[in-house]
Amino acid sequence: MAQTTIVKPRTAVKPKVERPRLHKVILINDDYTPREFVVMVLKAEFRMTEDEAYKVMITAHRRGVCVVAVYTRDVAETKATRATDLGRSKGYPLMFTTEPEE
Ligand code: TYC
Repeated sequence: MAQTTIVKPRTAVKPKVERPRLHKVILINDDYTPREFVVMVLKAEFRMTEDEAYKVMITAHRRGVCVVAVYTRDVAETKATRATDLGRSKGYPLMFTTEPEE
């Protein structure tokens, strides 16, 4: 005798409530941009105090890179571009990049 398999529709889904991944803004060292200019850019674009900005600048200077801050992707990319453009407007190779947090 033929059997009918009744399949219960699966309507239950896992609720998706994950937070958006945050992205790091990373400052890259170079041999040409003056230290004071890097500090000025960090204060202007990332709302840092003189002390905070100096610590980030000197870390990038000594180690090659330093994480500046984390934001949602759009904000991180916009700030990295604006900060890099400030250097470019003065002819400096100052570079900020972004990367997603693990
Ligand atoms: N290394 C630069 C100098 O000696 C200063 C500097 C620091 C530049 C950090 C970029 O991300 C940087 N003038």
